[in-house]
Amino acid sequence: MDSKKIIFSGMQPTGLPHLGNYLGALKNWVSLQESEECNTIYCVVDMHSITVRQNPAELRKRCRDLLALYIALGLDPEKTLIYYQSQVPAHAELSWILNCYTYMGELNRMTQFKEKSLKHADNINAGLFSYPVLMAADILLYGAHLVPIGDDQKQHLELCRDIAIRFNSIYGDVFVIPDAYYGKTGTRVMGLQEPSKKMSKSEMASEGNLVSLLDKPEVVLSKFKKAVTDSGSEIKASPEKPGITNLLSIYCAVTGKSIEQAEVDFSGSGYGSFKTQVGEAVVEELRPIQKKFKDLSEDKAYIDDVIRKNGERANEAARKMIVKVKRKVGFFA
Ligand code: AQP
Repeated sequence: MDSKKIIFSGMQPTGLPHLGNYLGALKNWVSLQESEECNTIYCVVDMHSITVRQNPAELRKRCRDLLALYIALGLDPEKTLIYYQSQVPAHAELSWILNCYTYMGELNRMTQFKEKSLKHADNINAGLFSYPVLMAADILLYGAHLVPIGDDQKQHLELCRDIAIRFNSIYGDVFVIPDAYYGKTGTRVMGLQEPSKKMSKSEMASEGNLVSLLDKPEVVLSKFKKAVTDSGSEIKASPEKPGITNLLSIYCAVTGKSIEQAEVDFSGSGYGSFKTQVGEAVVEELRPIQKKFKDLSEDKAYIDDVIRKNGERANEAARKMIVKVKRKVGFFA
């Protein structure tokens, strides 16, 4: 029997991933792939993305770009299952079943639903409301033990666990109860212009707030140079200094240094030089990823092949669980 831990996570193709997505999630995805003890499954969660209106042609392109970016970041489609959620009908099937084991009151408490409802007041659809149930289905379908996520997804993961525990209490040991996996730093990257709010793909309040993984080096540097700082002149992480704290944690997530070490390194530096050095560290981190992404974007046949083969593998991997769940609830399967 395979005793490896199953790791599952996904990202929405709602825009180009940013530094928050990278430091909060994607960077950890790659390191988990490298662990001998893990089987990794990472999905482009296109079904989640239509909870907000999408332009079909743009969505198709963004899905492809996101999948190529996964590979550019170091995910190896031979080792890791990388696929589109909509290629595997079992996600939707399990989601429907789990909807019937999730209470309205639970979904009503979800802060992401409240935030997104405010932002998309003209389109508060049922999919947006039951988004966490589809996320639970994604995770439970593959028997995932660990789910690498940023801090903003914590509430959804807790609901996923509650649904799984409830289902198991009725039908026996069907689902693995998953745990969240957080990196040491970068679990909540804030906007560079609004350090009180998380950096978010679909929320570009101002251009400079978000650093895209594909921003050119000069653009990255200029965004960091213009990043909002706080009063005083000391480079120290503290709740009174949200701008500096955010920049320090980005720097540490990229360089692997501890906050204490970075504070020592920057003691005596001015804000200007500090911001430039953070920007330069980010540029160096992104450089090889951007080069690989460019090469992959030019290799259409390779990406098509990954999409086809991994889609088939994902359907195969999902089959056992969906059959089991259908039988448990009394369906023919
Ligand atoms: N600012 C962030 N800091 C750290 N981690 C973050 N994540 C998102 N923003 C930050 C993590 O990225 C993963 C993928 O997220 P998603 O695409 O499923 O959707 P999201 O969490 O809603 O991300 P965005 O960027 O805010 O997208 P939109 O604007 O479309 O909703 C998740 O693991 C998340 O925790």
